[in-house]
Amino acid sequence: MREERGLGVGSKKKRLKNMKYEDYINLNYKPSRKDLICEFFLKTKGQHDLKRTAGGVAAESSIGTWTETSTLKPYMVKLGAKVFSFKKKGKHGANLKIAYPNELFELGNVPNIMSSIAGNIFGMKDVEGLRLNKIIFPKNIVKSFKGPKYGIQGVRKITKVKNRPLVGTIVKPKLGLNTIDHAKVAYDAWIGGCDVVKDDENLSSQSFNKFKNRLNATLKLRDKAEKITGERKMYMINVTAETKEMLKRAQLVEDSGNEYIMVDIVTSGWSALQTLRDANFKLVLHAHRAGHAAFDKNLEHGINMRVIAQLTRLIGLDQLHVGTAVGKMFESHEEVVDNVEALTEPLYGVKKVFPVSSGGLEPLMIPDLYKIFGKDVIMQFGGGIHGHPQGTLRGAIAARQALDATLKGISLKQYAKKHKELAGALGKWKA
Ligand code: CAP
Ligand code: MG
Repeated sequence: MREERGLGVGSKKKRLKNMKYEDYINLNYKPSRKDLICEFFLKTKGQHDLKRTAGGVAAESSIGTWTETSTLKPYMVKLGAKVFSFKKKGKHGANLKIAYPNELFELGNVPNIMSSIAGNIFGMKDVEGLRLNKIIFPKNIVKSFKGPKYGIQGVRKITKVKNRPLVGTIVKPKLGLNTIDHAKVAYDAWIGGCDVVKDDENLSSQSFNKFKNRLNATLKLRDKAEKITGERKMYMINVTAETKEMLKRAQLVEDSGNEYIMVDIVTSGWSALQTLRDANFKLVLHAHRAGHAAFDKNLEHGINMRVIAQLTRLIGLDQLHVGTAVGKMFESHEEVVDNVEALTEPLYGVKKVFPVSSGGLEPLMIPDLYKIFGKDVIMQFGGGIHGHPQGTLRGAIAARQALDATLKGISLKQYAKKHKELAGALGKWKA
């Protein structure tokens, strides 16, 4: 009988002889608080047994492989991962929950965790589709990471924006502007009302706009913009590079007295992010997720954005792009809310990450964005500010006007009667 040989019951002799994929299923298992739990969707090819493959996912990520091995020792059996929930979905699919014993993981090591739970299993022949949707981390693993240094509250303190969404822009066009023009675009956006201005994800230190020159030129105009507006203005400069170079750039930014850097988290990789966070710079870390959709766009395969958000929070970045539900990117309202939840739900005292909404946004979308996110969001408009008919400065003014109207509960159409920049945006983007 299966119950006699699987994980948990039966004589050691029998267990060791019979550790097949099926034996990693134990629907009677009650997960312990120390287990790390993963929720997967699994789909098999027609001819393959779904339950057996589910067991294979647990086996291959813990102590099993495709055949019985003579090297499996009795003391290891307790380290087997267990499929403890199996709910069929469609003809060849199922939602699974798998419990992984705590001891399978090295503390403070995201690459190690991901190599286990989201590694080889994606490539198994029997797996038609496998999607890691969510991780529930036990306390000791959560506590082995730094978590955000600043988080939502820290960012509000630094920016002095207490009670409203932050408004930001990405300097556009994303590549090609020379350093002086880049800095001028940032300046116009700040003067018009942007709190934060960021580089685009693929701007690093190209020959037409070198990192150090850009940092100096942009901060000079940032200081001027702060003087003129009396508001705090933030520059999120992109330090993305090979890890050692990235650390050098972050150091330059800290030395310059700037408060922020941004980094492309997917292309840089978990290890580089841990190194960056562990360096403990006095810098808010803004996480851009370029490339995430290669992992999360297919609903039946890959890694859910929620998981990327969870890991980003564990490691300790302070702000993360989470989608818009209304702009140019694909994520649904439900997915965006899920991402926000991962950044802000209670997590053993770990600080909340500031959600960033970006991608094809323009000022007329602000009422919808406010409904989705509330006040704890950084709204970023690239084309939606620089594409304003009267240019960047007026584009930024229009964005702030649209936010003011929304916070006052006035319709944009009504507000635009006395606010000509918003009227310009309405003229351009009204459906
Ligand atoms: C937006 C953007 C951001 C995307 C990233 C771009 O520009 O600068 O990188 O928001 O997507 O390059 O597309 P626009 P996500 O405002 O002009 O669209 O936030 O979904 O990760
Ligand atoms: Mg961009």
